[in-house]
Amino acid sequence: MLRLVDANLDRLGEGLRVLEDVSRFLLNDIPLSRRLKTLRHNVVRSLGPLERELISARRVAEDVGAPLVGRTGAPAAGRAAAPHRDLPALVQANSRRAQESLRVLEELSRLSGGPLEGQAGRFEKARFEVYDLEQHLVGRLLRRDRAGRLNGLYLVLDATALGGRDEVEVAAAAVRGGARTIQLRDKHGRKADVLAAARRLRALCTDQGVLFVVNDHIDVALAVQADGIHLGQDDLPPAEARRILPLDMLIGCSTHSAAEAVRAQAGGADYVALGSVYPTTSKETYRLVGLDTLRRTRSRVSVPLVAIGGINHGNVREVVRAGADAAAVISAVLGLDDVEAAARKLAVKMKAKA
Ligand code: 3NM
Repeated sequence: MLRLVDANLDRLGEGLRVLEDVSRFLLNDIPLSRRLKTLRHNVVRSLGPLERELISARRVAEDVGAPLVGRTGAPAAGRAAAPHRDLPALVQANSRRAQESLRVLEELSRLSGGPLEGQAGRFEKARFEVYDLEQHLVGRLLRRDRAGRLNGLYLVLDATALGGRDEVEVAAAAVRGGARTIQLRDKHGRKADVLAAARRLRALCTDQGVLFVVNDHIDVALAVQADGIHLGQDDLPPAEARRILPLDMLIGCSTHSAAEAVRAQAGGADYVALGSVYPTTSKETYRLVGLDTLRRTRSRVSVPLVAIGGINHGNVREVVRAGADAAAVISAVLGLDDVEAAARKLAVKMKAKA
C-alpha cells in the first residue's frame, strides 16, 4: 500500500513540476507558476511523518510496472516514451498524469485504516484545480503562437475612413503592401453588415496568412472565428471575455498608460495597444501618451505591444525603437488613394535595421 501511495505521489509531483516549469520558463507567467508550486507543496509535500515511511517502502528495482528503466537506471532497449506532438500536447499529457495520480490517491484515501484515510476531499479538490490549470496553460500556449505573429504593420480598417471603398479590396491591397494584421473597426454599422464584412475579411486573411481581429463585436468575432477580438477600456474586461471565447482566440486591449497595460496583461490580454502615441485626427477624443510612455510600457509588459495613434512613415521608426512590436494605423494607409504603396512604405520602414 505504501508503495502505491509513494508511486502516485511521485508521478503527481513530477507532472505538476513539468507544468510549473512550462509556466515559469516558457510563458514567464509568475502567477500561474506560483499556483502550481503551491498546489505541489500542499498535496505532495505536506504528509509529515508519512514521507519517511514512503521512502523506506520504495523498491524501484522490484517494480514490475517500470519497463522503461532497467536496473542500471538506463532506459530499457526497444521501448521509448512516445514523443509529444507539441507543447500543448506535453502539457496535456502531464496534466493527465497529475489528474490520474490524484484520482488514485483520492480512492486510496477512502480506504478505512489506510495511510491516507480521511484525505479524499483534499485530493479531489486538487484534481479539479489541475483541470482548471490545464485549461489555462493549454490556452496560453495556443495563443502564444498566434500572438507571436503580431508584428509589423497592423491595419485598422475603420469603416468611416474607408469612405465607401470595398473593405476587402482595400485590405487585400494593404496585405500586398506588407500589412500583417487586419482589424475590422465598425462602431456604427448594422450588425448584419459588420458580420458580412467580417466573413469576407476572415476569408481573405486566412488565404493570405495574416491575422484577422474584430474590434468590439465579440459575437461577430465568434461567428467568423476571428484570430482575435480587440476590446476598449469600456468593453468587457479581458478576464470576463476569456470565459466566453475559444481557448485559441487572442484578446487585445486598448490602453492609455503603462499601468492600464500592466492591468490588461494581468487580466489575460494576449497583446496590448497603447495610444495615442502622437496626435491623431481619426479619433475625436484621445489621450496623448507619447514615446516615453511607450518605452515605459515596453519595460513593464511582456505580451506583444502595439503602438497606435498618429503613426506615419515619418515617425514609425522611432515607435519601433521605443519597443513596439507592431504599429497600428488608420489614416497613414486609408488616407491615401494608393493603399498598397502606403502600406509598403510603412512596412519597409518597420523592417529596416536601425
Ligand atoms: N485608437 P490614426 S488612437 C483607433 O489611442 C485609435 O487608443 C487610439 O488612427 C488610441 O492612425 C486611434 O489615423 C486612431 O492616427 C488611430
